[in-house]
Amino acid sequence: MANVFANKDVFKDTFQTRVEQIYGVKFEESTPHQRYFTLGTLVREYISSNWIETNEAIVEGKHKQVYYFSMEFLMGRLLTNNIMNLGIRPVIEEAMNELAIDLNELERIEADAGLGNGGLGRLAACFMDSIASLGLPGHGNGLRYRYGFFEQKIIDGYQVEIPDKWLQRGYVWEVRKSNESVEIPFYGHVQIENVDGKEVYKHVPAEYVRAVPYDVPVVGDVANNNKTVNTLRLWSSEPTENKYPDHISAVEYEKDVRNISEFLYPDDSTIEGKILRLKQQYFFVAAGVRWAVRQHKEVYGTLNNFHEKNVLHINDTHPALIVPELMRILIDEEGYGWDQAWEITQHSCAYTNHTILAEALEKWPVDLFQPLLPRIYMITEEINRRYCLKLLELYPNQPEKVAELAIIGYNQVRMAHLAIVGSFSINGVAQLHTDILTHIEMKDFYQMYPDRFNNKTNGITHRRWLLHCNPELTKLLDKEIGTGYHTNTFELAKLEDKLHDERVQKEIMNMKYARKQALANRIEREQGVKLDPNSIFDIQVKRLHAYKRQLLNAMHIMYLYNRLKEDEQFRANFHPQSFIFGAKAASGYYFAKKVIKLINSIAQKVNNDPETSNLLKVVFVENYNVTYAELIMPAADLSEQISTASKEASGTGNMKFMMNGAMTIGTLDGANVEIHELVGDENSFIFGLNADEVNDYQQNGGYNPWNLYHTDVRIRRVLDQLVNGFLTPDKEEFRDIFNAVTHNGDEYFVLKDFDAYVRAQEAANQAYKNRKKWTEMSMINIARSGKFSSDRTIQEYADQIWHLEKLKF
Ligand code: 26V
Repeated sequence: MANVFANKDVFKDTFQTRVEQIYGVKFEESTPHQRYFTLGTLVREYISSNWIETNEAIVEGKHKQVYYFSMEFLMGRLLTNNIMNLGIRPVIEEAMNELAIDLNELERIEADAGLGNGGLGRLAACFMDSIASLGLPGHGNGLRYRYGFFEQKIIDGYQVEIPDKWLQRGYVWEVRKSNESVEIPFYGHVQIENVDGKEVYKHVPAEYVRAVPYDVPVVGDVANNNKTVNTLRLWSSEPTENKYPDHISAVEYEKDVRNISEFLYPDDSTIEGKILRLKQQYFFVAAGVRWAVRQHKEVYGTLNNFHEKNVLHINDTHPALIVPELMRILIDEEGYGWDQAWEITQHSCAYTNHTILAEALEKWPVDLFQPLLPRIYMITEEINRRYCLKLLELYPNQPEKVAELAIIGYNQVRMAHLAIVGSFSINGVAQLHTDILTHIEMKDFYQMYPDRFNNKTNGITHRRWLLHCNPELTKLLDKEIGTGYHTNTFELAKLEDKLHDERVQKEIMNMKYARKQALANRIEREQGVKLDPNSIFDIQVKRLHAYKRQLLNAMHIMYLYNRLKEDEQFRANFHPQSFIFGAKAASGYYFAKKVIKLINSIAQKVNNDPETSNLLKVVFVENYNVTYAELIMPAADLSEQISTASKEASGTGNMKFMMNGAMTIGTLDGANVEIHELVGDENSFIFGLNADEVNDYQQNGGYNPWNLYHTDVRIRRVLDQLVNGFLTPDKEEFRDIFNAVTHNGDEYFVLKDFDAYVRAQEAANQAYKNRKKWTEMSMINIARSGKFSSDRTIQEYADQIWHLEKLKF
């Protein structure tokens, strides 16, 4: 096929013709959406030859590959990303200019693929980009949810959830591959038959659900002649082509089936959703493992070497059923004995842990698991039995210890234990997190399998989170340090040579001002709040969770407001500050939703007070998502990373902010620790309890928030204002927040860290007044952020866990 992007004239002609061919309208009369879709189609077609070649190269080179299994892929938009990685933006831009079409406007038409809750899903998306851009063979495997993470509306200060119909107008990047559909069995029971003296397991009468794959191309950066296009395969549930189950009506069955790939679950889903969530997990795992197995057999004709040519990566515990599923295929379908099957399985699987929060570690009641997945349960039981025999040798007289470490215990299947036992590699996502896993949370497992544990500090793709989202900074860097950092972010360090160059400093200031103005424009347009780009943009964007402590930020703003109104001198010294929040709260997460209402109530009060409105602004941006984040990250002066130490496994927003020149105000938690190591106390604002101190209080007690309530007048004042009608006429509105940090013990040490946070905030506010100095600090952050490219992270996974080699073609 001729290259339609060879030059602007060819492209322009093809584009116009295709719009008319696809939609049967004259080009001049076509809608922006039709133009967007046609452009997307042309780009996808252009990708396809490299897509085919990538798959051929993998087969011909007998390459080892990774399948990254994840319940979430928070991809955001792909058009911009794809045309950037393909290097065809200039041609398209030129042609569009001649056609008087605004390319940016077309790009804005694309719906975000919001198939994730937050950091975990976005990490998977960044990893996809880096794997392809490094020319490595690796594919994503997930679910094609009909509705992504909900759309958020703020009504009267409260969050209202609206279904996210991202597929409604079609999704230009996906290719339905019905011929590669597979049938996934649920329910029924296991029948053991004796065939030629051998026990054979049959799952009867199973209820089948058809898994239909939709493939999305993952385009690597073409720099260095890389042509890699990997696959993100998302499975959709459809009715079986076999017999429908007898005991329910066809209508009922079809509804149940559709439900499997209907909704993305919020991470704290309630009990009712449990069966469905387990169904989702087995559904995409079973389909994905079949995909990997089939591909492998086509090339090698045997599964003997499956583990030498494939890694099945378990992203958090959600896909842990990979372990028993691969065992099932090897034993039931391929006739392997247990030991060899286990050898292959255990050497194929690798697991990443993303949280230490106990409530987030999945456990399935046996009564739910067994009927739904009878054969998988049987195999899990056998894995557990054999593993418990080993435990008994290690802990001969400690049955409680064995019960505690077992995969199945107290009538529950513990997915983390299953993943640990079934994997050759187990990693945390930042050094501190890995240390906590090996020394505290998973200490006993670490003792058993020390060689399996390792750390892989998270990263973000600098292609999206710098080159694409911050054109001003990219241009400046290209000019000052060359473009080498596009492919090796450690070259950002060169910026440090220009630290004291006043011309460069000025340009950095201008860049920041422009990005702040761009964000301010959107906020004013959509929410009517006008922000001054000369004020400090202090930003906290991330999921709403108690441990992330948006509440600490909110309480500090209340304190600031009180102080500014009363303390003339403080007021005179204060540099205006704009506090920007963005967050979605899980729909059933009562406390998180209250915090949203609180922030909006504070905004209402503060923004409308003429005494403070020039000094203090508060905005809660509506519907924070990947695309919004692309506007927000470059606009920050201060990056709020204030989780209770030890609770945030890594954080990745912290890295995006840093790479765009924001200073971190944060606790020594997750990857903040590594940011702090790189930039030092002089170029960050670190405060509060550290992980050991938090751990110590949790183990031994000794913290009583009431003491602070009674001794710190600032704290008492703010807390009283939560319940005395200061913010809302209804005094009970925030009673539960008041109670959480007082009567209920302040689990996340909000009051305990309050004073330290106030001081860190003061230091930041004063530091900002020396703009030259601040700009140097900002430049140091940019210059030292190279480590946080996900290219670095993925290279480590590829070298140390997956053992992948770069494709050559
Ligand atoms: C799940 C749940 C479920 C129950 C209620 C509380 C709760 C809290 C957190 C979670 C998160 C589960 C996994 C997750 O999303 N982890 C995030 O992974 C990111 C990528 O590694 C990392 O940067 C974040 O620190 C981590 O929270």
